[in-house]
Amino acid sequence: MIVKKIELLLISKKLKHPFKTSFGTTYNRKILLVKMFTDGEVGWGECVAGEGPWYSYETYETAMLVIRKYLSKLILGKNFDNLGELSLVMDRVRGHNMAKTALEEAFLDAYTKQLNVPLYKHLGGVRNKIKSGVSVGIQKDIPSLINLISSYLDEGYKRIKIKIEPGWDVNVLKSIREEFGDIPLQVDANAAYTLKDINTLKQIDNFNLLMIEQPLHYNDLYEHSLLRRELKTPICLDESIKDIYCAEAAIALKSVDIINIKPGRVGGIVSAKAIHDLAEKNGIGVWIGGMLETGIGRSFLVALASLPNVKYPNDVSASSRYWDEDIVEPEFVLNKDGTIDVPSGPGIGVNVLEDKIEKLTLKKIEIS
Ligand code: OSB
Ligand code: MG
Repeated sequence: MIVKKIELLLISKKLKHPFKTSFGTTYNRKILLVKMFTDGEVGWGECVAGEGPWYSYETYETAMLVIRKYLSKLILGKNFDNLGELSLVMDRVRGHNMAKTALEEAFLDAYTKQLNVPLYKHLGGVRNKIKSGVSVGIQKDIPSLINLISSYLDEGYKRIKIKIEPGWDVNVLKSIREEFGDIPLQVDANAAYTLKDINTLKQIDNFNLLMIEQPLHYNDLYEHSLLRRELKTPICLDESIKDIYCAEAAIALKSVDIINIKPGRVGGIVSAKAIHDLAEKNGIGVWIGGMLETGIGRSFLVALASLPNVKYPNDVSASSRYWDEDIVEPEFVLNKDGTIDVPSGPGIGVNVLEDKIEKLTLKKIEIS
C-alpha cells in the first residue's frame, strides 16, 4: 500500500470533567488527528501528545513538527506491504513515539480496511468484549470524589482507578474503602513519590489494591525494583516502559508485576504488540491504558485490549466518560456488565464523523 498524502487536523475538544493528575490538570484537549490517503483506502489515527510536556516530553506541537519535517518524508510516496515495514522505516527517528503512533494507526486503519478485516482480528485479538475500568482524577475534596466514584459504579464500571499524589492518598483510600467496601480498586501516582516516601507507600500497601501504578520517577526502573521487594501490592509501570528495551530491562530487574500498555507511549501498535508478547512469555499480565482519546484513538485501544495477555480491566471507558459527543459513530458504550464491545467492521470499525471534526478544527495541514 502506497502512502500518498497525509492530512494533519488539530482539533480542540472540551472534556466533560477536568482531569487532574499529579502532573497537572486538563480542561480542554488539543488533539492532533491524522488522515492518511493511500492508493487504496483512507485511514485515521490519533496523536495522544498533550498540550505541554508533562506526561511525556512530546506535545501536539512537537508531534506536528516531527511529522511534517521528518516522519512524513520517510513514508510519503513509498510502498509498504504491512505495518511492520512502515514502523521499521520510522525507527530512524529517535523517540517521538506519539507522533509515530498516529501515523501507524492511520496506516493500519487504511490497511485493514483494504484487507476488509476488523482491526482486532488482524492484531490477533481473541475476545469481542473488553473489560472497562475508569480512571478518576484528583478532586477538590473527598466528598466530591466519593460522589463521582458512586456515579461511575452506578453506570456499571467494575474497576476504579484513582490518581494519587502526596497528601491525596492514604486518607482518600480510607474513605473509599469505608464507603464502597472491597470494590476492585487501584491507584496511579504518575511518578509523584520517591523512596523517601516509603512509609506512605507502605500504608497505601494495606488497602488491598489491585496494583499501584508508576509510584516512582518516570524514567526509573532500578528504584522500582527496590520498592517492589517492600510491598505486597503488585507494581504496574506506565511512564517507565517507553519501548521493548525498557520492558525487557524492567522484567530482568524484577521491577514490575504488571504492564500498562499505551500505544502512544511505546511508539505504535507494532511496539505495543511486541511488549504484550514479551510480557506474556514472562508471565506478566498487561492491560491497556488510555490518554483521554476520542473514538478514533479509542478504537485502537479497544482492539489491543482484545489480545490474549490482557489480564486486567483497561483504562478504556465509554465515550460518554470523556465527551458530550464523540467524533465517531457509533460511540463506545458501556454494557451493563462493565464491558465494551469490540467493533467487528473492517478497520477501526467505527465511522469517523468528518463534519463534526471540521467544526472543531483549529488548523489543517496537508503534506504530500
Ligand atoms: O497515567 O494513565 C495515565 C490520562 C492522561 C495521562 C496519563 C494517564 C491518563 C489516564 C486516563 O489515567 C485514562 C483514560 O484515558 O481513561
Ligand atoms: Mg498511568
